[in-house]
Amino acid sequence: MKTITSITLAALVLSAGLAHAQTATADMDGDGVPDISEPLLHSDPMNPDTDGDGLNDLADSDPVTAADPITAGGAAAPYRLGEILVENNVDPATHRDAPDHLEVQILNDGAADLSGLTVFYTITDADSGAVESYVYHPALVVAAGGEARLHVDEGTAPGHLRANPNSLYVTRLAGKHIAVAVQADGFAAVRGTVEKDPGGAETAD
Ligand SMILES: [Ca+2]
Ligand SMILES: [Ca+2]
Ligand SMILES: [Ca+2]
Ligand SMILES: [Ca+2]
Repeated sequence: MKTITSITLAALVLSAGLAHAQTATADMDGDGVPDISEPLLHSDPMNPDTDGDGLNDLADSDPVTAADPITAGGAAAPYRLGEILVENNVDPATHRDAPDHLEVQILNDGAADLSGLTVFYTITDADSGAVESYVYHPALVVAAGGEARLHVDEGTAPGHLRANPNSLYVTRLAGKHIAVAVQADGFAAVRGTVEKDPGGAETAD
């Protein structure tokens, strides 16, 4: 979405350091980008590799754009995507409204447990056309004949993936188009899309 040179970043870091001598060195995730500069890069101050592409935010020329890691071919997928939600989420434990977030249901119709997942999704801002893309390798097992749900949110339990607080999803009010791909090792990917209406993420509906 955005190109920032190392020289520009160095200037950012330097100017931030001059203006905020007390806090310029604070770097919670240790990626070399000060906390106060992470929002300028649209990156996550609590994640050293915001887009999950293997390059840390300082080294990454676009820290919120990951290349598509999905490989072509593979055996016919014994799994499929069910619900893809970006609004009206429900907490499965309490059955009460949960804050809006991207949630993907994976249904495993196969006879074997499913693991070794790669998840790739892109967000396109309907107004500006800006795009961000993220890769995850969740430590999630989808039981044979069962289902699991991925949540891109603040949770830490299995199946919960770190949400970027400076992402298009969180910071822009425009509508968004979200495309999701899920691939288990050795199998073909499955894909789905969802549209998010204009408006901010609500804490509950
Ligand atoms: Ca940092
Ligand atoms: Ca970071
Ligand atoms: Ca990265
Ligand atoms: Ca990147």
